[in-house]
Amino acid sequence: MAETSEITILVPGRLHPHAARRIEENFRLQWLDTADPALLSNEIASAVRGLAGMTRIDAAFIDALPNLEIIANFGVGYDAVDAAHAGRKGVMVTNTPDVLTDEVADTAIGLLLNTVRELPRAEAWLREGRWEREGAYRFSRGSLRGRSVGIFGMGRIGQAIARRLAGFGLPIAYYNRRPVEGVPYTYHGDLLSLATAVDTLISVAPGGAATEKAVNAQVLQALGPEGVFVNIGRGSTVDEEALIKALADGTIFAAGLDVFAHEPHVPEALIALENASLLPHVGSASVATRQAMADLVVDNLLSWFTTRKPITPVAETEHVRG
Ligand code: 8YV
Repeated sequence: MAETSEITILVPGRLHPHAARRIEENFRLQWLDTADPALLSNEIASAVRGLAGMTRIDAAFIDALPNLEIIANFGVGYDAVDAAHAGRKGVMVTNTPDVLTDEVADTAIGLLLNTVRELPRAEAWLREGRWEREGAYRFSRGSLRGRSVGIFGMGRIGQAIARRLAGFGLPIAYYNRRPVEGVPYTYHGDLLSLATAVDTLISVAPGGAATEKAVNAQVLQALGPEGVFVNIGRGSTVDEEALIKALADGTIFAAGLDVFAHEPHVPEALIALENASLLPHVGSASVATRQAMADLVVDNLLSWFTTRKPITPVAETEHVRG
């Protein structure tokens, strides 16, 4: 196996401690406060051959590292990395698919149930002693029964969510850039058509220019007054202001959100809404799954520097050869 201990791996910002530990064991680990070219000395800039991170990596930062070969992104979503630019420059980008699929799908189902059945509010009722003092918690206005579900983004996680919901006995349709082969659910060629056909929309779509504010006022209007919107993908895919308005004026019934436009900031207007169930981006955040993601980040670096073959390259850089 090729020797890797002399190879410098840059880590801008924070990184999962298990990933940092393993990078330290196998490479030369170089921390940087943030991914800002101004913080790089000439010496560090030319030494760096790999990068591991969970932060924004833009074209300018990639250009500032002349010997960069690979960016190992912590997370399946890599919208924060300019992968198209990396691909054009012959820099490999990897992400962490598969190892988090079931965890995120489980979270999506939990969030959907929390949203329609008000489970967090019911628990708060008990914890505040109100069950004993005031009696039973009110009947939830919503239910999962009788719903029909649309999934925006039928990738690995979308399919795992669909499989779970099929087990709940609910009809499923989806919108994706292209129909997905072997997927038995009804395909819609655009998001508006999907939102018109269903009353429960789950977004698993990736971030980036192509999906920016795709869930807009018109889509929410089409979902209708019984409509439930769940977002487990990226906050950027939703027009957050339009969503707040739709929740406040009854255009849709409720929303369950794990992701937001400007994390970790969540608008006060959203927090104030009783028909929004909110989570702090915990889709994949169990100890075991985050450890598996950390391992995949480092395994991609090791595989690249020993065999020149990454384990999980992203589509934009699949052509890049070591
Ligand atoms: C993580 C995620 O929160 O994988 C993703 O795309 O959004 C999450 O699993 C994120 O990657 C941590 O930076």
